[in-house]
Amino acid sequence: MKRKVSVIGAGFVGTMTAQKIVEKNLADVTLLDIVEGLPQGKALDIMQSAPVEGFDRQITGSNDFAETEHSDIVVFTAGFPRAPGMSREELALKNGGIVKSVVETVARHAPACIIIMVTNPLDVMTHLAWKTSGFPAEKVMGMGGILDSARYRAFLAEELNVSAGNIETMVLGSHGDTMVPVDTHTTAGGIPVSRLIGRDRLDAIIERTKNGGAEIVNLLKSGSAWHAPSSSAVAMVEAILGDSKRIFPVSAYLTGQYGIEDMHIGVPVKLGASGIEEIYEITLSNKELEGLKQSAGAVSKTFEGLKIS
Ligand code: NAI
Ligand code: 2OP
Repeated sequence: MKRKVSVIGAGFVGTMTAQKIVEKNLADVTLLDIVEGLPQGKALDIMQSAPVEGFDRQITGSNDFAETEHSDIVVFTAGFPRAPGMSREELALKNGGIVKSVVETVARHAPACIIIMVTNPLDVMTHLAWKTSGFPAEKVMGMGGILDSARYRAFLAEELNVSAGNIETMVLGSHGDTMVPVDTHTTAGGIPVSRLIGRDRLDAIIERTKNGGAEIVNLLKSGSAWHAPSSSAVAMVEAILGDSKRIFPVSAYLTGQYGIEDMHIGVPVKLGASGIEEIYEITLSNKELEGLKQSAGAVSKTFEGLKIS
């Protein structure tokens, strides 16, 4: 069966996401952006790599969001990164306008698609996309926790000098500085990392994970990360198109789980063909649960400040 993924935003994250999707032969891709020529040029360049890379999927570029028609998945990366000195609220206002107007068009032209939000502030934009689309909750989700967990896993693997694939963890909560790494579910080859790394060192690694995005911004001087973010978004695309039922931390709509209601926040979910097929309510320590609630409170406050219904 032919699958189609539309990627909104032909910037760093969007272009790399589109490239990885076709290189993995997951689906045909339509890359969209507001800047004339940008998605067309990038799509053409990626298309010309097909004979060398050995993929058979088609990729096209467009400025017409109606071309999201028949998409199985729409990955949303359009918008601005947070500039130095800009508050989360200011960023939400700037990107909120883009998300609202583009999602309205997507919902009209691709009413059966699943939306994966990437644009920041992630959980706020995911909630806005869900509200704007009118889609069922299982069909609108945000990518943040896979990236935060990947960073934590990479740092832990480096510290222990073991394979990064051996590290299992869950970073929950909002994609931001209130994220919640869950100690009780962090293992290396099944061994709790708290038995392998001293508390002080582990706390320093957690702190580095929380600042993972900012560390890269500071090094790059302009723009933010895109390699690990696109890998993380594509992992979600792959799980949904392959109906693989993988469990990932994903920003999902909560209806009372963890004591949180009517908000999107990162929690463990099962991803399959229908989107979010289950939300897991795992046992957390009091500190972790409190952290998750605080994280949700911060998302709620920013969303209310948007004053977009
Ligand atoms: P970028 O600046 O390279 O690309 C953004 C693209 O959006 C640009 O090509 C721009 O022309 C386009 N755009 C702007 N307004 C538009 C509109 N109305 N319709 C369609 N396209 C529009 O930025 P980058 O690095 O790709 O990041 C994109 C977003 O993803 C940012 O908000 C960033 O903070 C976020 N991000 C989120 C991550 C996560 O873990 N959730 C990780 C990395 C980035
Ligand atoms: C990141 O974590 C900026 O959200 C982006 O790299």
